[in-house]
Amino acid sequence: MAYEPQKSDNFTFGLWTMGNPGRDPFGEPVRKGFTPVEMVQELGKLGAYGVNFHDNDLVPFGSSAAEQDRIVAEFKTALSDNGMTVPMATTNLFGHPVFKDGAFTSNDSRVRAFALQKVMRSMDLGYDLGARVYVFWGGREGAEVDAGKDAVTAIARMRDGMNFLCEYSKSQGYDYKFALEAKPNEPRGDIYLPTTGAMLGFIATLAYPEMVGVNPEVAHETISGLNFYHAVAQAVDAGKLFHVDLNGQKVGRFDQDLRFGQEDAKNAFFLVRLLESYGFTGMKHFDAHALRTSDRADVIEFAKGCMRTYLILKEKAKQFDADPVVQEILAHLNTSGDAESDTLLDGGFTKEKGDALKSRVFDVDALTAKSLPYEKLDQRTFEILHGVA
Ligand code: DIG
Ligand code: MN
Ligand code: MN
Repeated sequence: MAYEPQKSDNFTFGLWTMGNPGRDPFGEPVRKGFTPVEMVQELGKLGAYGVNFHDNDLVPFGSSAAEQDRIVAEFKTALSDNGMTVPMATTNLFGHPVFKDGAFTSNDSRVRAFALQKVMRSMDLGYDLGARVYVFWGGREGAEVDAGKDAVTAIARMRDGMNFLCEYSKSQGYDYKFALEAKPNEPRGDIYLPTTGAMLGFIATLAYPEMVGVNPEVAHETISGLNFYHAVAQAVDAGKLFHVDLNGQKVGRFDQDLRFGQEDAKNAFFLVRLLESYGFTGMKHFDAHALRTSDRADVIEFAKGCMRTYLILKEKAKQFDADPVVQEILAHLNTSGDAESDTLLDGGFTKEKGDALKSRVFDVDALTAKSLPYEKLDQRTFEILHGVA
């Protein structure tokens, strides 16, 4: 298998990914980032499905209406010429100094209102370009000095903002799906709603929870020391996996946004196996960027690597699920139990079941004695992933 990306793979990249000039907090740009049109051209050649953008990735902050029209027209032509789409859009509510103390959660109602205006305009732009998923990443929605902002009030303001924008989307007749992206910190000392799990709890408090899901990111859950595969599994269970940000990350580091699979290939493997086995039909979005050490040619290799790694892990998942050693162990692990327990657990509680269970006698020693060959299973997994099984 050549691991060549196809449009049907739904691979997408944000304009800020290949557009990244290699700047970091300790150094100026090292390369000329790819422009939106260049990205559309290059990713079109590589087999990607589309590109995503923050409003200001495409239209610089403060552009006139005429400048926006020109930029959008040029971008639409590039999309059409290269067979590319725009499945997702989002708003930059973190770059401009006006948002230095938050956007939706700012203590200044003028800033909160300005943020809503910026999102509304960006939703219009995104919808016009074809986006049907709208991501919200609250990079500045946090604090370094908790004395300055009541956290309950801050979360209530997040809810007010999301409810307002759900109403706006409905009033415009947009069939947007909103996807909330969590991150525990950076650029703020602490960011509100720091994990995908926190976002799922927050969604339940919204006026239109059916419109809102999550956009988990590998690096962000990993920064928290969490198992990304587990975080996405909870989103799948809740029917709320509306989008996913794929990249790589080492635990205990700043947000590295590395090439997908660059670190923790095993967790990436179980993530890909989950997405494929549960039939995830959303965009596989690489929210990542090449290393500062990369030149433009290596940035292309970065983009190719993200997609190629996903396809390699997709094939490894098929190999894993067909492997006789794996299947034998999983059968042993999952067919334990007995008919009485199965019947009891199927269909939930009844008074009769409760009474029967309370009086049942268990052979706890027998239950305890069951073998769990996880060492053998994990070694087999390692060997499949490293091509020696
Ligand atoms: C950071 O991980 C955020 C921003 O790049 C953007 O708002 C979002 C898009 O997926 N991810
Ligand atoms: Mn990130
Ligand atoms: Mn992201």
